[in-house]
Amino acid sequence: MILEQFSLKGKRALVTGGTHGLGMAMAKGLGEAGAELIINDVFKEKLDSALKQYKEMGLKATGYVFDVTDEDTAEQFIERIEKEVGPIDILVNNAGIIQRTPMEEMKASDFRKVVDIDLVGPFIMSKTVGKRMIPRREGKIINIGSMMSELGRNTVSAYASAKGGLKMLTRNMATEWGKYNIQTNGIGPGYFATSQTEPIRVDGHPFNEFIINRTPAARWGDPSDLAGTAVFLASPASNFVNGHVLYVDGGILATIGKPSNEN
Ligand code: GCO
Repeated sequence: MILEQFSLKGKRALVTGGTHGLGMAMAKGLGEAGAELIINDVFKEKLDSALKQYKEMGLKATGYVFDVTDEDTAEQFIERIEKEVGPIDILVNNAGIIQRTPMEEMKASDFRKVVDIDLVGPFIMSKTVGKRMIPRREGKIINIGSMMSELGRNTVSAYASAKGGLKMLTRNMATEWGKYNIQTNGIGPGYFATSQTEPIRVDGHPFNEFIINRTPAARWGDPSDLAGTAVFLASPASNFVNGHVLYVDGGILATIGKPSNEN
């Protein structure tokens, strides 16, 4: 039955940074499709409050506080998670940060920090979980990209570099691990109403109007818009989809846009 192919019953999904925003919305979708959730964050308070929210949603979730940019820590925690919860079937590399600073003022140390969390973090997590998926001959890895995996924008040099790199890391992972029945794909969210976009989304901010005008769907994305795509890429329904980035962007990448006075 086709709907069974979308079921995640009996699977375990680790969503990094799944304590809020898009990560939480995707984790919720995976949980509702039957997966047991494992959530991580660097902040204990955020994790505790997220675990409470998952419980209220009626979803089974366990939480771990650790930093995805440290190889040794990641190794220790993945070992522990697989012992305490069970083998990780699905990894969603969602944790990330953004810094908006004009390139000519951007410090190399800040650039490195963004790349470390948004690109090196997914590398470390994928490597650590992936090497355990290889002998099991099964796994799903989803890297969370961005419009900035394809497009540039003022002030986001580090973020665009990391997210563009993550697209290529996705293709490389698909290339290296496809033979082990591990599918690695990306999701490229368009502009979503989250805390990350709060500063540029406030009413009256020129960027708010610009995005609504720039998006064929004529609105910001709601985090729940991502859940179905996450479930698809985490489920057997996508078993022959590998190395692909699925942009969930209300059509932004399909169009050059239009003048603001045109309907
Ligand atoms: C920005 C935004 C973006 C989004 C998103 C777009 O400053 O342009 O914050 O970077 O967060 O990743 O897909």
